[in-house]
Amino acid sequence: MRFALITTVVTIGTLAACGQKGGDQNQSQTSAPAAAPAAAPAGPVVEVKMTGNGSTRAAFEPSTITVPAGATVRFTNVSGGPHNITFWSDSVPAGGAAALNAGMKNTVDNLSGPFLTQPNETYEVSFANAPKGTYKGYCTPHLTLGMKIAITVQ
Ligand SMILES: [Cu+2]
Repeated sequence: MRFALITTVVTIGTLAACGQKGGDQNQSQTSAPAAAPAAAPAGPVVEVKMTGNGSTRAAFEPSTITVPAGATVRFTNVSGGPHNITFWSDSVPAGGAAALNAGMKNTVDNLSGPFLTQPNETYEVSFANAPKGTYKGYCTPHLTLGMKIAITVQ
């Protein structure tokens, strides 16, 4: 028991030291603000399922949604993946692309989110600062199967 306590103290001390060092390095390498700890989205969260049978059927469920301003849409890979969410850049309202670029992490292409391969893997798109209007998107692997979604920001 005593050994476990000592180990814990040493570990915390080491982590603190590493954190400081990392902070110094980040300052010299990038001007980006320090990454916020992985936190829950600030605004309301709207859930969308990504479904399919892996061959002939794939869909966003629901495929038409209306969300309040500042909402986050959380996509979950339910079945028939890999799935992703890509927005047609010419479909979004003026200023929408910039807002989406800020609200989409780990994009693989312009306004194109990463492929979700694991069961129940999620991907969140923040519509913080996104202008009102309709954002049309699709799943890159399943566009030919008609896997499309229209998200209207109120
Ligand atoms: Cu898909």
